[in-house]
Amino acid sequence: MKTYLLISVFLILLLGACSKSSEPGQNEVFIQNMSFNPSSLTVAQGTTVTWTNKESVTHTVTSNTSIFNSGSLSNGGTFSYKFNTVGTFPYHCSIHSGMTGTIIVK
Ligand SMILES: [Cu+2]
Repeated sequence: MKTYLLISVFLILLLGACSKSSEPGQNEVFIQNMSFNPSSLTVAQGTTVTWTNKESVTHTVTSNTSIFNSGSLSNGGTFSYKFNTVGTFPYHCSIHSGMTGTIIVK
């Protein structure tokens, strides 16, 4: 009986840890469910933004104005870019045209 209780507590803690890591941090974008999450992110000038592909489908993070391009990102792949200029920077996935996002630098 005690063992079941311990296993239950362990599983609850494990679930808690998993749900925490499934949310992107302040300067992070997760690629999941065939979309960028968040699709619009506002950061301060000089911030490095990191994208992480959270699913098994290959994606890219490609600037609409060609200022950055991650190339193919497989599951777990990451890409970082430092935004030194104030402005609005739209990007997309070059494999899936419906996937778009924007970084706003203030
Ligand atoms: Cu894609």
